[in-house]
Amino acid sequence: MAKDLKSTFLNVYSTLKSELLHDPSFEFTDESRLWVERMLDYNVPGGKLNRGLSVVDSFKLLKEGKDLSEEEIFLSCALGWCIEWLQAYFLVLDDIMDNSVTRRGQPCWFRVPQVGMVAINDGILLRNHIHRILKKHFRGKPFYVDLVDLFNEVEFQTACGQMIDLITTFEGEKDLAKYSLPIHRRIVQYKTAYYSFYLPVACALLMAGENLENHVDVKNVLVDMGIYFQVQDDYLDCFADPETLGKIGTDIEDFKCSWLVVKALERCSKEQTEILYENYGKPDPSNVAKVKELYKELDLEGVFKEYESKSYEKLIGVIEAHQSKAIQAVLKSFLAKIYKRQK
Ligand code: DMA
Ligand code: MG
Ligand code: MG
Ligand code: MG
Repeated sequence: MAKDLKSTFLNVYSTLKSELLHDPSFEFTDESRLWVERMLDYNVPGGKLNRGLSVVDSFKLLKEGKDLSEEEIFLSCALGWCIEWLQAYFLVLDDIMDNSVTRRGQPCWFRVPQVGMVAINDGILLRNHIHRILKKHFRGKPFYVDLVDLFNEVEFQTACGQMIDLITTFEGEKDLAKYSLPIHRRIVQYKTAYYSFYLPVACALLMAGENLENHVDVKNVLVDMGIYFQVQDDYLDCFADPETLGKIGTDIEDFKCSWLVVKALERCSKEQTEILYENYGKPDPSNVAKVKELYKELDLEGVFKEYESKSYEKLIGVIEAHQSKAIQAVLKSFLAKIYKRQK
């Protein structure tokens, strides 16, 4: 069943890609068509596809066992892909800004020979593709305006999150003292939670004919889930095997307001604080190693494990208090996908 869904989902990718490669608004040459095709195949389908598949899963659960029509399956997959396209767009640009090396087990797109800063325009193209897909397949739907508005709102929130993630690293010239849990929370809520968690479920709700204004409580749980997800991302950036994770962490080098550095600051002695100040945010591997050693000494792995189980219980509690069983199922299925994830 799950395998079946994934192959259906991937078939929809081929359809959408082929439509984009024959978009009548542009006179493609063989060369330009090949460029876009390679760029899409490199950046769009290679992730876990959690966000995209969640649209289809959530929509099914909202229909409470009723069989989906061919059209409903195609459209929910297409919306799932729009989120994967949005993610690809943000990641291509994020990797340039974070000076990252690998992504999904391969070099970051901008590091591929000949790509370089063309990746910036490719990011813009990926962004435009979302609205080409929406226009082609949803223009006639009663929820089209809400859908376009949703994607625009969430994109704006994500870009603002990225902005604060980046400017926090140089405001006040590398002063770790400003890093705190509320600042971390604000960054990750905007840069990750809305597009990764609220957006898939909001898409499914719109397809099910719901008014999003009636689901603020659902949004709140999903934002909390997204914050938990980004704490995992921060943890894995330092502690996961890059081979499994598919990317090499750069948060320490980049002086990021990571959950780990916030927790370290809370627990450091005076001497340890000095070590952190001396070594955090420097590109040299020996500085990075000292920070990692300190994280081990402070048992941040243990602190994270505890945070992880506490967050899970809290989220389950809130979910089980929701009046709708269908929505409970949607939220639980999403949480199950990420709890204790290794990548
Ligand atoms: C990523 O934050 C957020 C967006 C919007 C791409 P990040 O830089 O921690 O992500 P990653 O660890 O995947 O580079
Ligand atoms: Mg990054
Ligand atoms: Mg980043
Ligand atoms: Mg990260």
